[in-house]
Amino acid sequence: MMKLYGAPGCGSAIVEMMFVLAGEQYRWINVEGFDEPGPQRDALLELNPLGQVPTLKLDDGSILTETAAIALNLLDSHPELAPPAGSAERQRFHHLLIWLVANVYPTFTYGDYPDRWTQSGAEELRDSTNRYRQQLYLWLESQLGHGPYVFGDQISLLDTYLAAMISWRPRQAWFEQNTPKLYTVAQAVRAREEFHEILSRNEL
Ligand SMILES: N[C@@H](CCC(=O)N[C@@H](CS)C(=O)NCC(=O)O)C(=O)O
Repeated sequence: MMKLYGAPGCGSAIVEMMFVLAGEQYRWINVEGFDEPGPQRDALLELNPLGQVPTLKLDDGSILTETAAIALNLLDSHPELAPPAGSAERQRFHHLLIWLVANVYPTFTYGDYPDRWTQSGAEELRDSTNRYRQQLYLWLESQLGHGPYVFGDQISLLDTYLAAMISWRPRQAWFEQNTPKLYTVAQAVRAREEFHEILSRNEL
């Protein structure tokens, strides 16, 4: 069975939701504390030199990291979890998926671990990346339609990101007020019973 290395509240929860949608079995391995020196971190670094979660060990023993790579891999066997290949909507799916992980996700990396980049400006880096993320989310809001999901009636792997991310900075009340479409999509995903255990275990 695939092993998913994760920690409560982290992006591993996004992959858990993807697996549930796909009906894939996995074993969740809690590596809480992975971002502090210690045995959890040492073990994770053996698998993923970035020391990040999610880190996935596939059945053949190979390692796959990066939520977007995991999503695209899943689509090979579960094409129904994105708009049809070759369609204009599929192109948008690729765009928004990569846009999220390439632009939004790093703002958390800089804000959560500012000391890697600055010795004296940690607070400024955290504040500026927080502000930048809000601009990014406002753009994403402008891309959304009437819902209930990002691509209309059919849930896709992209929706799982929104379900987790609205619990992260700038938190749900900001989304509700400033990005009502994004908030509504995320709530529709979160309301799905199949995700309740994951969201509650991850305190999301
Ligand atoms: N681009 C990666 C980002 C993963 C990521 O940043 N995960 C966070 C937890 S939510 C993490 O492991 N942070 C620790 C670090 O960056 O050192 C992905 O999409 O999987």
